Parts: sequence; C-alpha cells; structure tokens
Amino acid sequence: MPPVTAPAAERPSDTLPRNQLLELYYYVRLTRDVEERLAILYRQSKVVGGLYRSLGQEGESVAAAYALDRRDVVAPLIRNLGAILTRGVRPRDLFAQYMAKATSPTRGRDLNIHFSHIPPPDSDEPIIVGPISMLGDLVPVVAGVTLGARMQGRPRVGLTFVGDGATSTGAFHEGMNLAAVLKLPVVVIAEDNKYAYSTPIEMQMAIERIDQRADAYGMPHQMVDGNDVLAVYDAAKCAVDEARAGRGPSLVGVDTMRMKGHAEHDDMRYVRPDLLERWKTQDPIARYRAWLVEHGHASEREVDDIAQMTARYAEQEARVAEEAPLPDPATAARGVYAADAWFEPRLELVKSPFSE
Ligand SMILES: Cc1ncc(C[n+]2csc(CCOP(=O)(O)OP(=O)(O)O)c2C)c(N)n1
Ligand SMILES: [Mg+2]
Repeated sequence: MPPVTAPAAERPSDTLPRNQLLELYYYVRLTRDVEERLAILYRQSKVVGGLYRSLGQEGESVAAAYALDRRDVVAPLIRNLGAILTRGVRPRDLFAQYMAKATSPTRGRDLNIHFSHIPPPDSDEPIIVGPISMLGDLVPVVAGVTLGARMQGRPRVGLTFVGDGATSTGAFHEGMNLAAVLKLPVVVIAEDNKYAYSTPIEMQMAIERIDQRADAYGMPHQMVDGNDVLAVYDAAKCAVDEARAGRGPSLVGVDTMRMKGHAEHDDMRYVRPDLLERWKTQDPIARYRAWLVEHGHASEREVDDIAQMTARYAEQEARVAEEAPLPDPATAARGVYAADAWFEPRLELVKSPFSE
C-alpha cells in the first residue's frame, strides 16, 4: 500500500500562518497545564475516579485534531484530552466533569472525558463522540457516524485514536474493515506509546510497526514521530484531505511514549528506566517550542508568555469548576435513561486567542 505522505517539498504545515503555528503551541501547553491542575486536584481527592495523563503525548492529540475542519468528527480516547481542547471544549467543563460537578457536561453522571457533543445535523459545530471504555469500539462507532453523515448528504470526516493495546481487539478489526470496504472518510491515529497498561508493545503485536496493522484492510498508512507536532499535523492533514476527497480511510501510526503510569495511581515500576530517560529528551512541547524560536516564528519571550497565559487560564478554569456545586442527591436517578431527558446536554465551545 502506498503511504499517505505529502511530497517533502510541500508539507501542509509549510503554509500554516504564524497565528496558527502559535495556536498549536497554545493548545499543547494548555493540555499539559490542564492535566497538571488535574493532578493537583487528584491529590487533593477532588477528582472522582481515575486520572489518565497524556504526558509526553500532548503533541499528537492536539496536532491530529488540528488537522480537522470545524464540522468534522473527533472520537478521542481517555488520553486524548488535547484533541478535545483543540476542538474548543472549555477547560472548566473538563475540570467539572473530572470532579463530577452539577455543572459538568453530564451533570455529574459520568467522569473524566466521558461526554459527547452531538449538534443538529445542519450545524457547523464539530461532533465530539465520547470515549468508549471497551477498547477498540470507537473505530466502528466513528465509521458509523461518518456513514450516517454521508447517507444524510452532509459528509464529515471522522478522526479517532487507538492505543497499541486497543489495536489487538476484535472491534478494531471490524471497524477498520467496515471503513475500508465502504471507503468511509475515517482517519485512525494509532498510538504506539510502548505500553498497554503494563503490557509492553512487543507482547502486543508481532509486526515491526503499529501502522502495519492497516495492511490487512488495504488501507494506506504511515508511521510518524509522534513527538514532532508538525510531523503529526502534516500526516493527519494529508489523511484528512484524502478522506474528504472520497479516497477512503487511512491510518497514521505515531511513535511516542507514555511518560506517566496508566493512571495517576500507577507507579509504573514495570517501565524500563532507560526508555523513560531516552524519551525525556524528546518532549513534544519542548521540541516544538525550540522549533518556533529557531525558525523565527516567536521569540523566547513570546512563547513564555503563551505558557504563562495557559497556566493562568487552567488555574482560573479549575477554580470555576471547584466552586461549582455537586449534583443534588435527590436528582441522582434523573436523566439517566433516554425516556427521562431531564437535562439537555450542552457544551459551549470556545475559540483560542489565536483564532482569526
Ligand atoms: C476491550 C477491553 N479490554 C481491556 C480493557 C482494560 N483496559 C483499559 S485501558 C487498558 C490499556 C490500554 O492500552 P492502550 O490501548 O495501549 O492505550 P494507552 O493506555 O497506552 O493509551 C486496558 C487493558 C478495556 N477497557 N477494554
Ligand atoms: Mg499504549
């Protein structure tokens, strides 16, 4: 299968204007700052349930989602908080959801990033499909969402993420096959972050690279450096453009590393220390920051101002969510079943200070 690669001379990121290059930096920084605030709230026992960090992987989540058009569909996994922020979800909603507050997108009825945003079919707002805990199942779901949109005459490209562990499931196979035979406009980001909980990648697959999974479906694929923000953006943008042009689905494998345990409670004693040492030097945010400065897109001062802005924003948004009430226990059974549509799920999406 030919890889989905742009000719080296014309990478999509070459034409990104400065405000968009800085906007990418804003979102990767915001992702890290929101997660760092969440880690503090977790230690204060204010987070209900687990916290699943994307430390070291913020770049791929943000850059892949950034390649979408506004109306497109994103179906993130638990570790893709960056994709949700990039689609315009307010940090306060994420904090409220993690703390199960009454103001959260699901009114405290579910946790972490388990919520969706399904605007009316003719809306120009993005569709956000909430993560599904059964690993691999998001692939058939996102295939179905894009099939539905196509049948309604309002096609949208769908982007989803799968972990290395999730690619070993039956649902992944079914979804990939469905997307391939129906030529659905689906882009799958397959994350080789070296572990599925404590299972190392070599115990997960007997192929050399995760993107080779796509060969079985006749799908174009390529592997990129997942800690290079612009490399991920370029690969995802080419894949999204191909999908939109009717040339079907593709898979982008990202080579990255989970720099924290599976969740905050996991001390990851099973991770080889030399792996962590090596990947520490490949931090996606530090690398992108250095690139921006080196190529004259921003001064040290300007990138530091952005980092200060996102840190302050994350702190303020966390405070708004902390001050919000918990749900009234008397209403606990309300709004759980469709027949009792007690509240309208609502999500107010926001733009970044760098959007035009
Ligand atoms: C079908 C299924 N099997 C097992 C689990 C339990 N489980 C939750 S997360 C996880 C590890 C996932 O690893 P990976 O897909 O590589 O994603 P990562 O956590 O590395 O981002 C497992 C085994 C699950 N949620 N669903
Ligand atoms: Mg993994």
